[in-house]
Amino acid sequence: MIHEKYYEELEKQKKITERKNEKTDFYNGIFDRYRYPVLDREYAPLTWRYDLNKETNPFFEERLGVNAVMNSGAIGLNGKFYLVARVEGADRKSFFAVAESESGIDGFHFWDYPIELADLYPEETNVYDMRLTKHEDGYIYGVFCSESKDTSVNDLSAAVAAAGIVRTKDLKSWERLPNLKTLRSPQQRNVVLHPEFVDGKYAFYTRPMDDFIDTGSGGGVGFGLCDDITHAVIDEEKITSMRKYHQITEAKNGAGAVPIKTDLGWIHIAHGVRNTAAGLRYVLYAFACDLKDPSKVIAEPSGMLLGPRGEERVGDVSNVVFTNGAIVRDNGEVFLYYASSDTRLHVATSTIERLKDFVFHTPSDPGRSVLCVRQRNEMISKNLELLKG
Ligand code: M1P
Repeated sequence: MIHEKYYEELEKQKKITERKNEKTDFYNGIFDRYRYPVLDREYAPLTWRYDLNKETNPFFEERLGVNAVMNSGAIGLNGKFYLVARVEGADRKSFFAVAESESGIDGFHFWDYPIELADLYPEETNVYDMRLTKHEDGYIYGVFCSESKDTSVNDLSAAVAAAGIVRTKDLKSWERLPNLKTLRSPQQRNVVLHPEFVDGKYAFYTRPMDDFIDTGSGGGVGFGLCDDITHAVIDEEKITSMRKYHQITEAKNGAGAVPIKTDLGWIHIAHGVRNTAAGLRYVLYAFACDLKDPSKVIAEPSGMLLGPRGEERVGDVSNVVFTNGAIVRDNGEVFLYYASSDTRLHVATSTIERLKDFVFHTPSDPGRSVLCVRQRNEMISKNLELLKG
């Protein structure tokens, strides 16, 4: 017998999941922000959290809670918007689940069951942050972080991050492939598969790291090629977007959404991390790579594209925005999905034209205060001349 409380909770949930989203009055000319998250823990179906049966759950207690819904891979298929969300259980383990929407800004609802990955690695403890790439070989690939305990050191929280790979044609059946091996980097996170072959090979954006948290000698976002994705091995990793002293990427950075192809170059929306007295701060930034040589950065606008603002600043890991998915429509609209503070998922909308303008016409960071103020004063003086008429 179904517990009557189920129907009450379902009505409460529908008020959140069925509400219309709306643009806020935030303005920067580059993208629009929206009032409500597109997904958070409230969107997790009650069937995932409660035993609905009154006999076995007389108090209608939440049995398997959900703590957060965040960093989501994104893909457009047949005119619809699909997210492969990172859902974090109350037990701290994350898993993947598909949510779909007609509009891309509201109405996201999860499919009945989360994704069950093939259990290839018994030591794998956690999986998260899947990037979805529609590859020219005909598959949709999901590349994600596969995390295991580091048993080589006597530290309970020491972990090893590797890049897991799955592929699908319909987001329903998933074939798991062996994890990516990077011969020169002991750890990998934030790995993204490039959508096209480069020199006839699969191309990955990587993030070489010496350690689970600290990238150590890892100089930034890497790029490497592999012959066979069913046994993916990368030997050499070149650094593309570099970490730089006193810039938004100083502590670390990582590829985010699958690069967006434009006539001027591949646009990346990545994350940059700096250290502060209050801990790490994560923001999104953009850069572009050459169409023919996607390892070569050709435009690097200064500073952040999007930072945590207002309530976005607060959550499980505060002062964080993070993206691993964007959807580009045929009409050039861009839907950028970003999570705030490892707690909830938002959308920001833009267009290819606006992003191109941002990436290719925003001046780059001159690197020192004296030069930054000179850069700003040049613009101010032109503006004041213009205003004088
Ligand atoms: O907690 C913030 C983010 O931390 C990690 O990013 P990075 O690998 O760059 O440190 C990721 O684990 C990500 O999931 C998380 O949002």
